[in-house]
Order: sequence, then structure tokens, then C-alpha cells
Amino acid sequence: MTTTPQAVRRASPRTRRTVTPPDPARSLLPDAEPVRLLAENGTPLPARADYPEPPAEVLRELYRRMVLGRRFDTQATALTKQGRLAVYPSSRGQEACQVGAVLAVRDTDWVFPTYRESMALVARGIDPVEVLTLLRGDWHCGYDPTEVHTAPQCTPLATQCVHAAGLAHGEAYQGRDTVALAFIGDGATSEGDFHEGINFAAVFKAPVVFFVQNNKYAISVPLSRQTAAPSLAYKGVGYGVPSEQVDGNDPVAVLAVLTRAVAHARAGKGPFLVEAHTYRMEPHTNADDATRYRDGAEVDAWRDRDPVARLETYLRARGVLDDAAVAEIAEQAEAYAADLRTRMNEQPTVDPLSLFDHVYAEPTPQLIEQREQVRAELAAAHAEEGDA
Ligand SMILES: Cc1ncc(C[n+]2csc(CCOP(=O)(O)OP(=O)(O)O)c2C)c(N)n1
Ligand SMILES: [Mg+2]
Repeated sequence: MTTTPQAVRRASPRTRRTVTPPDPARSLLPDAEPVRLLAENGTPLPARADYPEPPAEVLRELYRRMVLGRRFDTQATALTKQGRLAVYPSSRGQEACQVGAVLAVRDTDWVFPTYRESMALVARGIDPVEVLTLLRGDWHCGYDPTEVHTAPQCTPLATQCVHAAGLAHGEAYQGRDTVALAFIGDGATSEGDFHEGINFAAVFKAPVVFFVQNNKYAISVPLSRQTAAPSLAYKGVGYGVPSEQVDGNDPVAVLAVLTRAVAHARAGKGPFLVEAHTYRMEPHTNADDATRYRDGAEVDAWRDRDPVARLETYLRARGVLDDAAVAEIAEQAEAYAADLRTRMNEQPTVDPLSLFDHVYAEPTPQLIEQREQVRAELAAAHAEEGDA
């Protein structure tokens, strides 16, 4: 073996320079400030090369679906008051997140929603009556998840994170470029399943976008009582996952940031975490009284950051929307709500025994026994009715 003079110089302790290796954590950290492309009053902010603005026709469609989504949301709340829905968790104020996120993925990608995401699901094109089936208490899920590439809405917090990681890993393993988009609440990032899901996805480079809607509350618990993290996006770095923060009431920025996060996952670079700063304008659900834990001034401040108005102002100024277009979209939204009302007023016939049908692919002995108990009770009740 020959030793070159350079090699000797490199090895010599007298001449070795201490070069600080690049900090691998730095590239994973989000910008200190949430990404924002529109000011609160709807005027455009300086363009960013890393987050190009989506095309005008996409922004028009984003606006249209946000208007429909908001109308759907108010209609659903009204249906709880009429006894047509058992419960409804509103996402009013979160329209940019709900609609922007689903517009960033393909129809063949998988979405993993929570109970808060009814608006996102209708924006994805799922029949609103099917979306509300769970909340009406008829079935655990009203749509066929495999047909619409959308998991059932999860009520147990953060369980969808492990489902998303598993599905994304399975799809990649089979050579498909499917991305999984998991919706998560701020409170749910304190759950074990969030950590297990993101860790698994990071280790296996599973194409998952973890999308945290930080709406500042977990029912009555404010964010400050939930976490000491400077930002929920910082939770990515500990798992080796890059992240970004975005103004969740800026629809253009949400779509731009999610589009890039989805592209990152689809390119095989592993998961990405996005934290959107937004606000839940309504109580946790129709059964909650939010005045007991937050004051009106806070809610009013967020009313001024309305995402629908922000996008409308911007698109009008750009000439993408005018009075006629806005009126036409409002009309579409009214027709959509009217159709939903009519169909939700039809009383569905649900076979109580169907409760057991989809719990497991193969029913367990316990389920078979419970099903038999219910069947016998129903038969006895029918017999009694017949006697009367
Ligand atoms: C594992 C689990 N623990 C507790 C609950 C009760 N629970 C339902 S919603 C909720 C708050 C969740 O807040 P967040 O994650 O911020 O989502 P948001 O409701 O604000 O969209 C809690 C604690 C639950 N559903 N699942
Ligand atoms: Mg929350």
C-alpha cells in the first residue's frame, strides 16, 4: 500500500482542521413564522419561491368548495337542533384547512379523518348524507372507505395516525405511489398513537402527511395546558421528520404548503408534518358551551381572520371572482344545503343486527354471542307487540 502525501497530511493531528458537520436537525425545523401568502385583509404578501401560488382556477375551486363547506357546516348544526343528527362537531373557521388539505391530494390518495373533518369529506366529493351517517348514529361509517379512499372518521384520538402509517407503508411496499393524509387535532398530538404513528412512518419512510389543525383547544383545554412545545410542528424533529407551520386561515398558503408536503411524501422522502394555526369558531360540538372556558373577545379577534372572506377579497382583486360568480356559488351552496335537509329528513331503516357486521372481517365468538342476544331480545319484543 502506498501512502500519498495528502493522506499523511489529513491524518496528521497537527494539521487536522475541526470542521463542524452540518446540523442534521436544522433542515427538519419549520420556519420560525407560519407560512403566509395572503395578509389578513386579503392583500397578497411577497411571493415565495419555495411555496409557489396555486393556479387561479384551482384557487377559484378552493373558494367554491369552502363556501359549500361552510354552508354544509351550518346546515349540519341546524340538523342537530331539529333532532336529525345526534351530534355535530363544527369546523367553522377551519375551512382553509379542511378544503385546502383535500385539494392537495389525488383521488387515489388516502385520507384519514377525525370526527372534525365532515367538511373535508364533503369537499372530497363524498355524499354529505353518507358523511353524516356516523353522527346520526345509524352506522359507524356511511361510505365505502375503499371506494373513496377515505378511512372512517375516528373518534378515539390519534388512532388514525397509526392507520395512516400502516396504509402508507403497505402501499409503498407494493410499489404504489399513494400518499396518506392524516388529520390530527392539537390535543391529539399529546396521545401515544400520534408518536407511534409518526415514529413508524419516519423509520419506514412511509409517505404520510401528518396535518395538525391547531385550533387552540381540545374541548375546554387550551393549548397552553396541553403542551410546552414552542410549536406543534417542532414535534417532527425528534422523529427525524421535516415540518412546516402555516397560517391555517390563509387558504392559499395552506394549499401551497400541503401541496409541497404531499410531493415530498410521494417522492419517497418519507413523512412530513404540517401545523396549521387556526381557530374553532363554534363550540367543540353542539353539546358544548364554549362560553364557560373562553371569552368573546378572543372569538371576535378570530372572526376578523375569516378564511372565506380573505380568499374572496383576494380573488375579487385579481379578477378571478366577480359579483356574478360569488352569487352563483352562493346559490349552489343553498341548493346543496336544501338537498341535504330533504334527504336527512327521511327516516332511515337500520337493521340493529347490522351493528355487528363490520366490526371484524371474521366475527369473534363474543360478537356472535352478543349478536344472538340482541336477535333474541328483538324477537321477544316483536312477539310482545304481536300479543298486545
Ligand atoms: C383516546 C381519547 N381520549 C379522549 C377522548 C375524548 N375527546 C374527544 S375530542 C377531545 C379533544 C380533542 O382535541 P383536539 O385533538 O385538539 O381536536 P379538536 O376537537 O379540537 O378538533 C377529547 C379529549 C377521545 N375521543 N379519545
Ligand atoms: Mg383542537
